[in-house]
Amino acid sequence: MTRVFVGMGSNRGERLAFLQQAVTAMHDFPDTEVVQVSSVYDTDPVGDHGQPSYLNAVVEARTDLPPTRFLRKMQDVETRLGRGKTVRSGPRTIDLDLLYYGQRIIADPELDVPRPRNTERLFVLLPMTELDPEWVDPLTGLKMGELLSKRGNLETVRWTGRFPL
Ligand code: PH2
Ligand code: MG
Ligand code: MG
Repeated sequence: MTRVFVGMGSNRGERLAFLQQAVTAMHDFPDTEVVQVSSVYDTDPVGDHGQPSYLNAVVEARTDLPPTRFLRKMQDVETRLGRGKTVRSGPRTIDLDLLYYGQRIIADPELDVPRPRNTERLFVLLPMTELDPEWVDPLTGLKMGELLSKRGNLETVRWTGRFPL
């Protein structure tokens, strides 16, 4: 089985309920086990400052699904939870991003894993460090805890509570 990390974000509607439903849906993925879920963080939007704030968290799972099938399952959940064809990076009920699929680097426009920006974003680094500070980002060769301690405090991230709240 491969260790995978999924970033969850919601900045529209009942944000926490969407995160909870996404985790529940991941429990039903075939050949997949949800291992742990980080705390939930309330985070200022990165990129577009006119947007509502996000709730962000990260899910760790183990899976035998290949990356493309795992991604398709994630997209099914996004669709089911009402993520329509909105503006790119606009407010969304749920955004599921495949942050890490083991140590694999997949440079495919459909499936870009890991995203180069992951390690710049506090809303990824904080929950990732909480789940596994020793996890190595294969693009930089650095551990989550190291990446977190290296970066400045440019984003506002508020710890909200343990999952499920
Ligand atoms: N996701 C984005 C753009 N900006 N900002 C925060 N705080 N959290 C996100 O998940 C996020 C974002 C595009 O997916
Ligand atoms: Mg995203
Ligand atoms: Mg996404």
